[in-house]
Amino acid sequence: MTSTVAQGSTAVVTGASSGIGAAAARRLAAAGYRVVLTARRAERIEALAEELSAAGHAAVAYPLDVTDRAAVDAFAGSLERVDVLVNNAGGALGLDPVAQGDPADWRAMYEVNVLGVLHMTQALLPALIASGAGTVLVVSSTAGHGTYEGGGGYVAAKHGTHALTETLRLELVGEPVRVIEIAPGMVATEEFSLNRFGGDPERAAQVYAGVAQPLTADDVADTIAWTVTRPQHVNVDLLVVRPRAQVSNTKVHRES
Ligand code: 8X3
Repeated sequence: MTSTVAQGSTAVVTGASSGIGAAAARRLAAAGYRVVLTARRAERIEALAEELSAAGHAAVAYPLDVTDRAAVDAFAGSLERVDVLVNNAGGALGLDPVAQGDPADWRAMYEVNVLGVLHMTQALLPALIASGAGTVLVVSSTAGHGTYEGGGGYVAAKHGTHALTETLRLELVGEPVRVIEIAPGMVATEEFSLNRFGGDPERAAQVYAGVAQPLTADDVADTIAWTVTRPQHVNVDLLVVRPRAQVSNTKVHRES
C-alpha cells in the first residue's frame, strides 16, 4: 500500500493482542502509522510491538483494560498525539437463549462492547479533534444489525455499539473527526468462538464447520486499513463484510 500517512500519525488499536486487532495493527503499521497496541495481555502486545519494530515500523505496547475507566484516562494522558482510534476490543460470551442467559455474561458483554468503546472514545476525543484530521473506527458486528437465536446478550451489546457509533457521528458533525463502523460477520479468529464457549475447542470449531472460507482477521483488517487511509473528507459510515458463504446472520452455506 502506498502510504499517504503523515509522518508521526498515530493509531491506537484496542484488543491488539490477537485476531482482528493484531491484524489491524499490522496493516496500519504497514500503511505508515505509528501504532499504539493496547490489550490486557501485556506479553502478547509487547511481542507484536517488537515484531513490528524489527520490521522497521513504529510500534509501542501499552497494557490496558478498556473497561477500567481510570486506566483508560491514565493511558490517554500518556499520549502526545492520536490521529486514529480503532475500537476493536470486544467479544461474546455464550450462545444461550434469552430465557436462560446469564445476567453476568450480559453485563460483561455490555461492559467491553459498549462501555469500553465509550471510555476510549471519550478519553481520546480531545486529542482526535486536536489532530485536525481524526478518525474513530469501531469494529462492531453483523450482530449489531440483526438478531439470531442464542445471540441474546451479544446481539444486544453490539446493537448498543452500533447505536453509540451512529450517535457519535451525528454529534461530531462539523468537527474534524470521521466516525467509521466496520461490521464483520463470520470471522474465524483463533479466540472469538473459543472465548464464547468457555474455551471448548469442539463447540468453537462447530461455528465454522463446513464453511468453505470464513473471513480471516486480515480480511477485516484490510477493510479497516482501507477505510482509514481514504482521504479525510471520505467517511465510510458503515461497512458490512461477510464471507461469501454467509448471506445473513442465520443463513450460511455449509458443505457436508
Ligand atoms: C461475530 C459475528 O455471527 O458470531 O461478531 O455474531 S456473530
